[in-house]
Amino acid sequence: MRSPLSLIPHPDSFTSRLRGPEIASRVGLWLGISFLLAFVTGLISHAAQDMPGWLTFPTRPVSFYRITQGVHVISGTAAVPLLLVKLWSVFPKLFDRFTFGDVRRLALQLAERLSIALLVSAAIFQLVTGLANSAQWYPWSFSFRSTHYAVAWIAIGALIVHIAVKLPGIRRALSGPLDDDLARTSEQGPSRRGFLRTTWVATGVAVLTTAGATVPWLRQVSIFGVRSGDGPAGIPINVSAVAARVIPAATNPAYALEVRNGGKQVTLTRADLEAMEQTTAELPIACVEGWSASGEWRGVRVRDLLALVDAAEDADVEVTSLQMQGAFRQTTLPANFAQDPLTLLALELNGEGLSLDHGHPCRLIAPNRPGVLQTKWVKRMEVLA
Ligand SMILES: Nc1nc2c(c(=O)[nH]1)N[C@H]1C(S)=C(S)[C@@H](COP(=O)(O)O)O[C@H]1N2
Ligand SMILES: [Mo]
Repeated sequence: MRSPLSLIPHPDSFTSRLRGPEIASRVGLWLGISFLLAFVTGLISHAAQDMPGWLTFPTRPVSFYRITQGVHVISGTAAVPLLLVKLWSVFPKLFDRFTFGDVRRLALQLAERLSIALLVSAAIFQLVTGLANSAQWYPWSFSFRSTHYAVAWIAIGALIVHIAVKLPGIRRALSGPLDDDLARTSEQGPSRRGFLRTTWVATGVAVLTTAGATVPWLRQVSIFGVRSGDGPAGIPINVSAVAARVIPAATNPAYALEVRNGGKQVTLTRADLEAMEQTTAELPIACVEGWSASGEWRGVRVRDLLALVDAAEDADVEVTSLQMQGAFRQTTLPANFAQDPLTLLALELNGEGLSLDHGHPCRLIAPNRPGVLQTKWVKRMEVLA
């Protein structure tokens, strides 16, 4: 009887010349760049949402966050085909035999396997959760943002260790020839050059067919883009008025905005807001779920409203929605955002009165701010001490 161990393939039983360091290093280089871009833009997004005390997130350029968020989603999407090819190219190494006789070598081999297992599982976890998030599909119960953020550190740490360990081999493979013409005969199938070209094309197709969610001129080819770009006034909707259960409150004729600073308070009806000086600003909504769109907003400057209650210029402001439940019903507007001349309580979008789904009677729209913090159906603004 054959031992069950003999069912495990030997690295030598994988004969494709497409597998190996030539492909692994070149695809790995671009995979590493994709992960690095996703990591850095992810940190920016995290900072924009969860500002650490020592940092003031800037309000300019107005579309900086939109661009970093777009790069995040695009680099994550590009990483999917790259990671699949990379894993395929090194797959036989999974079956390298351990050297049980030599304890030191065995320990090294185990350490390497463990670090690779950590890297591969963290990388797959990031891509799967990121893709699911941009599809608004949350088949898990943990918090997406804090988990995706924590695993990002594991992935980048394991990646750095991996590159450091493999550096000599990577340099050798990158500076060596891609196809060794001597060994090439007609029956050997596709060349490595051709295989690489196919990989780049597949990556390009993956990006082009999804990036329309953030890049307007790609919308027509983005057949796999989760968002069509449609919605009232040409801007998609994140959470509808029905889903947020705000319709009775948002259509109540007795609606009035409250602006509060300690004991001082003013209330303003929608007509009062319309009677104030109106400002127009071209500003994007950049959703952390991977879509963005720019619109022409018109409404009252938040700083004008705050001046009515003598708010200090360095005070943060808490913005609260009519919405009774949900994580996005309340946000803090840092002082530099509150005082920015482009930060509006919008009443109109793209020349139309704000639709219920976009936040009627009024919604916050500030430059360079993640979509998730652009509170809709605003009920109250309270100056924080
Ligand atoms: N009150 C409230 N405001 C909200 C949300 C919400 O769920 N409730 N969603 C936010 C998110 S995640 C985004 S991306 C934007 C989307 O705005 P839009 O639906 O007008 O495009 O609204 C933000 N404001
Ligand atoms: Mo969002």
